[in-house]
Amino acid sequence: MPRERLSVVVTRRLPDAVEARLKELFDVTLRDDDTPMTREELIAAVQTADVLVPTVTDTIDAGLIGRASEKLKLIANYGAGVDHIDVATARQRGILVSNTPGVLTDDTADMTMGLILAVTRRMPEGLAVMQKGDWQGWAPTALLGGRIAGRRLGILGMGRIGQAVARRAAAFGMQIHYHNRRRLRPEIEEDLHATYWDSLDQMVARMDVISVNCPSTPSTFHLMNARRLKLLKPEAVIVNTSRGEVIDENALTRMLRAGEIAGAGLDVYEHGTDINPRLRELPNVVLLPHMGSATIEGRIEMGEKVIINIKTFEDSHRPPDQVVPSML
Ligand code: 8YV
Repeated sequence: MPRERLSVVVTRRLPDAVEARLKELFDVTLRDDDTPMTREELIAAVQTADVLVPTVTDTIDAGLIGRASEKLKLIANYGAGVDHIDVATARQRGILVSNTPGVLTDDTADMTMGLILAVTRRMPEGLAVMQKGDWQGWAPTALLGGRIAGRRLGILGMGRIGQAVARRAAAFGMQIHYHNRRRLRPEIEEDLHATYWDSLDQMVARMDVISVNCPSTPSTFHLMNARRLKLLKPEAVIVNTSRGEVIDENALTRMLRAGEIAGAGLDVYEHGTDINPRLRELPNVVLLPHMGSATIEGRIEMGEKVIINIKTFEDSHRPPDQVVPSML
């Protein structure tokens, strides 16, 4: 007798190739339109599925997990960050959580470099001139930015993505510095030509560019708070392709408006789509709509990872990308 297929509920539209493969393998419920599920829809999903496939736009908190039926055994997140999932409560309820690390590292690191360049070389200002039809031709002093080669880059969070940023930035001639919960092994530091700072305050005060690449956890919440942001040099630039909660967005906005910091490149925001409106008015700020990992290749590979995690679980093994509270 063929065994019953796992019932899998996917909360958002995924690339066609991923949805097609999910349909072949599982009794899958796919989303019709590309909007996040409402709370009611999420409750219905956790009450019917064996496996839930959420994304960053779903809040899988203790309240929701409390409404899950006994059937729900795996939350196979489509994404690397799991800050929207209460992993500890899921574990207490015997529900496994997995994610999709590794496959979005390079794309996110590319976007980090894109933001560093866009801010320091004033690309959006150039684009605005062209789009308005205001360009009067080349001028020796027009739109002068700064050269990134030789500048000090301070990477906050030296995991996979931080290290990928380090490699790229070194190729652009930047000097690599980092702060991390744990210092890297000497051979990795050497390979990355990276200087470790035990004190985040001291690193922040000496950098030309800060790149936020740590996950959002209770201990990284507002790691870049008003006090620490004030330590930045006035010529410094900050970029964030990780999670908005790591920076106090209002404090950053105030400093940008006051000219106390040179610029910012943000792909993520403290309150999701509810962005501080003042940020949008600033010419030295580049804002992107959380698209750091948005490549078709990356999205398909994320889907493949989700499928491997579900299949492995179905075969009664630990999903290869299981996340446990002690990892966070
Ligand atoms: C993902 C991300 O696209 O994986 C992450 O942690 O931040 C994004 O780049 C998103 O989370 C999908 O759920």
